[in-house]
Amino acid sequence: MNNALPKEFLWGGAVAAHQVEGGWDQGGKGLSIVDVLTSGAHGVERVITDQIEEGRRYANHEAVDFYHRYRDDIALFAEMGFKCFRTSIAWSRIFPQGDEAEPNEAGLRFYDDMFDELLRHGIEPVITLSHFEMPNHLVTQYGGWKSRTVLDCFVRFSEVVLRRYQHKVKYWMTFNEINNQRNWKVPLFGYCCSGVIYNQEPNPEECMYQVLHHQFVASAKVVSLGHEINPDLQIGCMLAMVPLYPYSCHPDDVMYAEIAMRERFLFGDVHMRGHYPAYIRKEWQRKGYQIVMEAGDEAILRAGCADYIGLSYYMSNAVRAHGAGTGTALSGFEGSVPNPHVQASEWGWQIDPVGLRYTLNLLYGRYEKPLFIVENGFGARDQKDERGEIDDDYRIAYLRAHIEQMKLAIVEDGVDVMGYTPWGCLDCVSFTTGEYSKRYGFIHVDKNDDGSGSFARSKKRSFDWYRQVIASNGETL
Ligand code: BGP
Repeated sequence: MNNALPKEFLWGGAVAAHQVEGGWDQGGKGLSIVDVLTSGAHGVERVITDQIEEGRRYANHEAVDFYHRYRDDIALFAEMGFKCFRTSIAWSRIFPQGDEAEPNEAGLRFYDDMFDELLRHGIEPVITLSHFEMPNHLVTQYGGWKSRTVLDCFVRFSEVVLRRYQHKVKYWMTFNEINNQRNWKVPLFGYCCSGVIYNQEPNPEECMYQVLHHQFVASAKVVSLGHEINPDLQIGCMLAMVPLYPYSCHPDDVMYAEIAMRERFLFGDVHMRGHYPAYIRKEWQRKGYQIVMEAGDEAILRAGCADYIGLSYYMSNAVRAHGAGTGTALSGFEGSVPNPHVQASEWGWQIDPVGLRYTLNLLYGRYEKPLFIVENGFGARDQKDERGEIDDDYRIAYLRAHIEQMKLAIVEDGVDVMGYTPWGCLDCVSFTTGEYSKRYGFIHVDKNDDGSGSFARSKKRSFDWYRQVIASNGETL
């Protein structure tokens, strides 16, 4: 049996613009919704009324200063042997308000320079068009993705960057973890995906489906447009994959889990098959939802199927049909209960490497399209030892176990996996907590929740470990 991964396997790391860049008001950048998010899951309610008060600190304003330090960071990625690097483009750098006639040249130039720097080191950029942010003006003026105007603005933004970078960037994704919106009861998820605070809407769920329709159409339009601009471009969707296991073999639990998984499959189904599946049409009918669609929308969806599925995988959950709580806010879904067979991180994320192999098989079996693991990783409060070093064996153990399962999926099961980019390869601002202290990196950044720190970079123990993993194409773990 051939145990080797494909030679062209894309090893790398992942971040997102607003979690690393900083420089929130530089180079002509406009205000993004994340620039006025106070912090984490509980700050969302305040967004609309808050002004940026003088002296107030928002972690994203500086993030880890990648905007100024990307050359040094990319040199470190190159030292680890990265073949690719996943980040996103901040929409508000390119269209500061979102609806201008002309893009901001300084913003375009920043990404030109950053991509050139990556390519100089032989690192392929992998770019998400929308990673939990949008120009704030599109929210205050149009109500975010509820509005069809925002769909048009997004397609225009996408067209500008696809054209501009078509010879520098081959791999694209449209919306990061688009299915997180289905979890709209956690306001942060809904808001960052759409600019809508769903629980302030008269019918939050119906509104969420309307928003999603706009995003599905936008995604399909962008896929078609990208292929027109340059047929070599590969444009994927991106799903947050938390597989839901039946808590027991009771048929009710099994059926409950099957139905609960539609919260993920709906997104794969529309992106990869190009139409709404029967179960969602039935749900809308049953609930009396009227999703407004324009005449050409179905044809747009059919024509714009994504080329691959990008996915994040951090954990699995178990669900029980009867007598279950609603789980914890961030790692739990309705009906979810702790799985007694796995352990959880400090934040309740249930660690399950086998779940990655299971997930890859689920997706490949259903769609038979390439998969790209664009996020996986272990968030922890790293501590420096007496020598000032970070011995993050726990992170190595997590990543090693997941890579082993990924290899089984590829080598034993024949799943087509394009690459693997662990999340937060460079320490960055946590999405769910809005803090620095939940860290994922191979590279430590000296910056703390109280604002102290010099932004200095240093290598953790996992840095050399990952370098070896890449050098051996996954043989030395
Ligand atoms: C995913 C997001 C990322 C990222 C990651 C880790 O949901 O796509 O933006 O932050 O989760 O989450 P956190 O930073 O909250 O630990």
